[in-house]
Amino acid sequence: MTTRLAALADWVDSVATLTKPDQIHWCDGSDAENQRLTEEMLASGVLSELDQATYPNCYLHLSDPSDVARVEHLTFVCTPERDDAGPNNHWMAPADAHAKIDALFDGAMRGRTLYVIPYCMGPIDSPYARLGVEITDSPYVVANMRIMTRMGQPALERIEREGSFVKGLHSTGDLDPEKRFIMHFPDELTIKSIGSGYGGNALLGKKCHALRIASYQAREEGWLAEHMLIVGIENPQGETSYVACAFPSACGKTNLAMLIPPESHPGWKIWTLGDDIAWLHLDDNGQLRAINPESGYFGVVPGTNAKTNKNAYDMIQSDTIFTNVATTADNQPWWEDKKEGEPATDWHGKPYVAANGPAAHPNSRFTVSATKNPSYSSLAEAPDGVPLSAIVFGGRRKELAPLVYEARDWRHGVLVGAGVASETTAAATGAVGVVRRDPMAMKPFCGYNFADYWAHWLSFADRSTKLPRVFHVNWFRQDENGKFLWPGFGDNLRVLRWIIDRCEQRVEANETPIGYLPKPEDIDTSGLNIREGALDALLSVNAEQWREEMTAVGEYLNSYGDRLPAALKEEHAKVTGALAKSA
Ligand code: GTP
Ligand code: SPV
Ligand code: MN
Repeated sequence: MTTRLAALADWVDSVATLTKPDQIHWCDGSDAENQRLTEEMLASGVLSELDQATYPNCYLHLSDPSDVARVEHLTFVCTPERDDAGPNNHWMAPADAHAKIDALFDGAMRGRTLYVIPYCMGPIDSPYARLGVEITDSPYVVANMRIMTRMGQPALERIEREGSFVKGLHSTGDLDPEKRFIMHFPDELTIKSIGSGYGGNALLGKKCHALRIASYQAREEGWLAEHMLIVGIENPQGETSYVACAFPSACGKTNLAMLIPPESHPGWKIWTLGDDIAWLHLDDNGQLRAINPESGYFGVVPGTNAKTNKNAYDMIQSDTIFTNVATTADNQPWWEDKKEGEPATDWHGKPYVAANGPAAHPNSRFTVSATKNPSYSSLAEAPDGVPLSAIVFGGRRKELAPLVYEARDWRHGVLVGAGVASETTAAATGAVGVVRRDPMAMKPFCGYNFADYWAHWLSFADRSTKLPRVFHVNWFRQDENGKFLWPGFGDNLRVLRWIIDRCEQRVEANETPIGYLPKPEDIDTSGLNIREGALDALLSVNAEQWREEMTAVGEYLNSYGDRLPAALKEEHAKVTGALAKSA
């Protein structure tokens, strides 16, 4: 197999000349190809088999211990003008970046196979779908891209018809963190990544293409590429509302996207469309619609059990690649809070010793096809996507942010999104648990200057009178003993219900300086196991703390200087003014 598209053939040739692989393999995405690759990976030790009797078709990959998360400090957006990348990105001049990384690619694939992966982000027949080709020397990347994207022959055919595609070049290099770079050239529709085999650094269709490059294209073309789950909520009358939620990495998107309604909610159903990335377009009627560009889940393993997330727990019992989990004595995968079995071997492949820390890496992941999810929505394949009733921002905040509140309007909603902050997690290398600003949960993923991004978000108000309502949630408030105040997981449906009730204008709300909060009686607490007084605490606004927060938000926004949209400053002034008057 090769291609009749000269631009693609020439690019593959030039990459091969630089990287000097032993052989070139064009991926067709077939089962036979996957089987052969899996056998090769088992033979070379890239994968090992998990107990096939209990975990059929499940494999374990243990990465290099230095290569377990995204590396934001080594990730660059290389626009010709530094200011176009913005203070939110690391920047390098394109010519310097190419020179630096090409030197590392020189001969990098010696002794290896160069794989060409044509892929499609989005349903293959969707007008909103986008194409890409990843070149990699990692068979693990091929196996993951096969699950996460529509990869192979049909994608290649569409690429050949349309002629345009994002070029992603990846090599694991020698995994030396000193020689690791993830570089984006949005003007050239090009990504170059070397030195890491981990998820977001190496599966280039995901964060590199579907967020950083796509967000840049989306601004030029009038749409949005966002770090959002997409979920359908069906009520007992059979009516389904769709909601998209942006939470930072490891802050609950996968879990919310496939939640199981609590027993007190018979007749409610949840339908999953996406768990990580949403592409949003205005249709001809001014309705915002969402598609999920991915076709699989690259999900956080720890914390997944039959109680917290039964859908996820069930779907990873077969046909799953596990990365950096522990194993039991009978070779089943094991992780913290699995609530079943005991670890014998840790994620380093060494005998488990409790004193050495968690058995599974906190950012260990499963890769599994979306079609295996019991709550998979058939509309996940709809070319036009689903209409959104609400957009929900959220973060991981021990204090301050209430369980839920609603923005006054779209412009205020953009401020709420821009003001998102969250405690850092193991999804990126660096300290965990530190509050940092993460606007729209896109701090690591926006491919251009945040000031221009907020202006782009604001511009939607001029283009439609039917935009979704905007909300903010926080599942992670803690009491004075460090215990979560809200049970979360399935019980989050109670909050989604209030959000939909607001969209359908079925309930009033309490107006506060930060937005509309639920009247406590409008949150359904039937069968809810929650501490006395917890709901009141979760639904309160501490004006003193919020004044401090808005000062911090204001300082952050002002760090974007003259490019900061005036409308956002006005929204900030409105909230600050209201807080000044409040007790
Ligand atoms: P990325 O894949 O990194 O983008 O993460 P994500 O946003 O999809 O997060 P995910 O759903 O995987 O959740 C991350 C961690 O938060 C897991 O350990 C979950 O068990 C935990 N978590 C998810 N939802 C809740 C919740 O409602 N309450 C609490 N307390 N923990 C939650
Ligand atoms: C995240 O970190 O937000 C993820 C995992 O979803 S990764 O693919 O590594 O970006
Ligand atoms: Mn993510």
